[in-house]
Amino acid sequence: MRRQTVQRNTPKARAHARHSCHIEKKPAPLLNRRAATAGLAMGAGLSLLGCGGQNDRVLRSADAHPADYPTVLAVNEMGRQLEERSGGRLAIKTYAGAQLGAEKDALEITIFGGLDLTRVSIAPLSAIAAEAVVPALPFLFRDTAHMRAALDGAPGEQILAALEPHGLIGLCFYDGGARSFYTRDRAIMAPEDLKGLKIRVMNSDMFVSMVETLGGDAAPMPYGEVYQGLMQGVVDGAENNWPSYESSRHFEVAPAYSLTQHVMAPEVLVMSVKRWRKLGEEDRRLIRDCAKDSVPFMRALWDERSRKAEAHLRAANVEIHTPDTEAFVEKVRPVWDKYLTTPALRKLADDIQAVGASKETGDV
Ligand code: GTR
Repeated sequence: MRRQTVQRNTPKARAHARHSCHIEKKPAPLLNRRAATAGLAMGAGLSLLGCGGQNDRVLRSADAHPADYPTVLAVNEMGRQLEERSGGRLAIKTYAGAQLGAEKDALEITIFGGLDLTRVSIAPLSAIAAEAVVPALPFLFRDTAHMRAALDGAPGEQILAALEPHGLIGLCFYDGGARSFYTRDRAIMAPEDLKGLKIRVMNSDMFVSMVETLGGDAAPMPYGEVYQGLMQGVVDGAENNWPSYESSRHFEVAPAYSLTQHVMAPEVLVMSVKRWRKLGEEDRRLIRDCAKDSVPFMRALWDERSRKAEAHLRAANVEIHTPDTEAFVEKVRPVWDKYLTTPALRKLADDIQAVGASKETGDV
């Protein structure tokens, strides 16, 4: 993550920042004419740079995270496997660190076919496919093992498949860890502590609703603007997992981290349907297989990175608070009803909850 330019935290600077940072009440809609134009321009630009044209063997992949982040390393590994197994017919080039734009832009450009692959959080995808909201629901997964089992099974396949009519082939899920709230100076021990705080969220209607239901004031904002937003007091807090909190360096400007662990929204690797349609059966199978095979590789890296990030942050100047999450679980319940609007979505959530549950209760 690129460090943001440091500006003074004065009332004047804060007022200026309010105008210069994207601070909206609602998430920006996915898919617009600007993105379509940008997609075409980016496709053309990358070809000119020799980064691949429509028939090139190299698939171009975007990621907002830095080059050493587990999601980026996993796609690199997938590319290595793809090159080897296709005998050099296919390869992947990753563009890390939001080189190709913010996640929302990369996603739109992928849908329009200007980019082949992109790795994003599942959260903003709920704007195009209702199923994508389900794995991002607060307190859905019991723990990491439950999340992995559900996403490896039929519910995960259903969510990935739901993206195809919207221009994206869902290839695989990667871990996104548990997200917790952090603020410039206040511990979040109970939902009431969010009152009066402006909390940055991802570009997702459900995330806005979640924070507002808990009592906070939600502000959707691109990831790359959050450091500056926190520093200047445009927002009071945000929420993320250990590795992102560390690599974005948000801990420097928002050092009060409260382990609410309210969401385990996974990451997803998607491919442009436009590019997919140009490939033969054999290549499609290889891409799917190599993506799936990169998942255990990513999980091992993720576990290690999460442990290291947590240890580093505990040793740094971060105050870590451990709230009782029961009150959060209760208070946020209406969000489930708001987003599980059809019997099919309700069933998907039920199916996820049922994964592995019988083992724990000894029913089977
Ligand atoms: C990270 C996630 C990113 C991005 C970011 C955010 O955990 O990996 O894809 O969604 O959170 O908060 O915007």
